[in-house]
Amino acid sequence: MATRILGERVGIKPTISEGTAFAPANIALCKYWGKRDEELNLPVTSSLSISLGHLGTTTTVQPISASADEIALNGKPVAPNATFAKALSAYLDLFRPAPDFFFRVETTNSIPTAAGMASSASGFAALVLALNNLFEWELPVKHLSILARLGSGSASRSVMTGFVEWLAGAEEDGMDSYAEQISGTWPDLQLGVLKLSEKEKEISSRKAMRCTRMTSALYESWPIKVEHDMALIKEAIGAQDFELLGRTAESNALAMHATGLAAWPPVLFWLPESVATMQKIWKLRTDGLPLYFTMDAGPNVKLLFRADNLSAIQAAFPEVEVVKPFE
Ligand code: 2P0
Repeated sequence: MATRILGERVGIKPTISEGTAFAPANIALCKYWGKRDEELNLPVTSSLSISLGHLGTTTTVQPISASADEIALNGKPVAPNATFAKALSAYLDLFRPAPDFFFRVETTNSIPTAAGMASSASGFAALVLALNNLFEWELPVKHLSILARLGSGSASRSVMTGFVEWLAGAEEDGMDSYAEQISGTWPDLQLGVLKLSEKEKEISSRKAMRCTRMTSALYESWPIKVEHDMALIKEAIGAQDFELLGRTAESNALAMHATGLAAWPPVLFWLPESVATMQKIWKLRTDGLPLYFTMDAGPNVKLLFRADNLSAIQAAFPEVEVVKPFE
């Protein structure tokens, strides 16, 4: 599929010694949940996210004379048989000018590790942008998004900043499934990350999506929910309507988790602490604090609030990690 975009350039070696790039992490307000093609990471529906400003991944790629790729994460070498290294090398196979062409990849996350946020989105996006620099492809952002998607679906949304929509597309080859920036910023919109568990996920989002799509009777309602929520979120962004944004994002996340509950075997990412946190948020909201949440394929809770409520949020959740996407 990379050759579809790169054509003959895929066989051409770089003439410069390295390429470096940064890509932001992102959090979906309308979720990507379910694939129509697992190999190409083509989604059943469109999704919409917010990029996390300077929080993300910086990656440098260099050609090396060696018999395998050399990969370092946050300054430490990663063993070639580690899952992370294997996933990266398999992805790099798409771009090797020759089978014996190997890369050194140095990748550094500025996402606080304590925040427990996924870095595969910013990781694959930064890698594609770094390869684009190394090989001097000068690809349009649409093509960069398609290439990032081949690494991880949500990475398609991390090649740009601000609010981003990943268009589901309909083509079998995925050439119409890429992300686009939605115009507009929202300077006083803030996020808070509550890391509730150190434990590894029991089920990957990839497996959870598959199981839900194949077995959950509720899954057929998901595309209808997304279509509805997508329109509301765009309306909220256009009007800077925080309440509309918050309640739509929260409802979308809960609906995503609900489809998993109706799957077999059941998919449940929540811990007792997740439920207690949701109930605490609902109580605070009933008491007058404009606070909403979203959750991804894990037990942690991400808060959505406005800058003028920051001190109230910090008082209620002293452990919160605050993210300012538009600063
Ligand atoms: C999202 N998630 O929209 C949704 C919400 C998790 C829940 O994108 O299999 O790591 O690599 O395409 O992108 C996480 O899934 O999955 C994700 P793959 P990815 O952010």
